[in-house]
Amino acid sequence: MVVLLEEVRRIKEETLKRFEDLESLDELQALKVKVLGKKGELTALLRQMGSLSAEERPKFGQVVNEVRDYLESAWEDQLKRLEDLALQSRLKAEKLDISLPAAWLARGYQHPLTRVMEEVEDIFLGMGFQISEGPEIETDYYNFEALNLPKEHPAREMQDSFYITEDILLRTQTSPVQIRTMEKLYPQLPVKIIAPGKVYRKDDDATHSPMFHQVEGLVVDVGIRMSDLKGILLNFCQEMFGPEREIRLRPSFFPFTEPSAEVDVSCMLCAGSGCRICKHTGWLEILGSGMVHPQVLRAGGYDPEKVRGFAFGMGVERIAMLKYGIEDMRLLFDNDIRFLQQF
Ligand code: 2U9
Repeated sequence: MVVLLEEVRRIKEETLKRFEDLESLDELQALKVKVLGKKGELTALLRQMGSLSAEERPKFGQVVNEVRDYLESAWEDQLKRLEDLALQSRLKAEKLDISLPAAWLARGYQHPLTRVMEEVEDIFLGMGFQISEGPEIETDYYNFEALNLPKEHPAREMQDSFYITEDILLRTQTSPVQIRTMEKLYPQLPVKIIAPGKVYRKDDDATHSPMFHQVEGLVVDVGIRMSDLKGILLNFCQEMFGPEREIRLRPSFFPFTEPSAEVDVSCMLCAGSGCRICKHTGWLEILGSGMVHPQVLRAGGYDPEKVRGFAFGMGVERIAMLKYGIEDMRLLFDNDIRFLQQF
């Protein structure tokens, strides 16, 4: 018994001493296995209990267990010490330089279409217009019928759209917004609004996209004349494309206006002398316009015997392409950052 107890004491003393000399977590783990593990030194001593008497065995077992508990708790302390040590040396090695500039964050750019749209809005806000918005999913009534485009009207073909049901479609123009606004405002005068937004058509090539943006305008009041239309649009073109710009009106047809006119602006690239962009005519077509058709005023709730109105519409993509010399509309929707960051 005395010899075995002496052996237990030796193992305890030696292990405690070796704990203090350890420098790594791996070594600590290995020492635990060597002393306290299933095949470790303490377990080996228990196996030698056969040489002890029946009274000595439980006493010896108790001493071994107490030493095992003591060493396990000492092992936990060492674990904490070595973990702290590892953390300290990692922090020392990291050499953090807080004076370095922060990581570079890529700045976003405003999309050229958003920019042009906001410019158009600002110009009309400056002329006393208000901005109106409405749903992109419309009824056949607001998109066509109320705009003097009854079913089977041949002009519907140019505006074939995406139908959800026979009577519900993605709007092909922002004009339904003006009808809805007139209904809401009646009998208030004047109505002086622009309706910017997305529209959808069954078109897809270098100058047409199945989704594009329009800004349409509408003014309704007593005594409105075509010269009011011309003055507002001349001012718009001069603010958008430069004070030297001139406009000309050419007769045209739209079901919702009568009379109707296409509006050309003198070419901002060659100042009217003729170039590739204006196809050597000196003029660029940028707007459609006209005096609001009596049927359309009626659909909005107003009496065409008492009030008159003018309206106009433009494609924002076309304005952006002319302003920035973009030759293919699809570039506006590809989301290639190299293209977008030029604006
Ligand atoms: C109401 C009454 C009249 C809006 C108008 C145009 C002429 C026009 C085109 C320009 C290029 C569409 O984007 S585009 O393809 N628009 O030519 N738009 S008059 O007339 C209205 C609108 C609403 C109540």
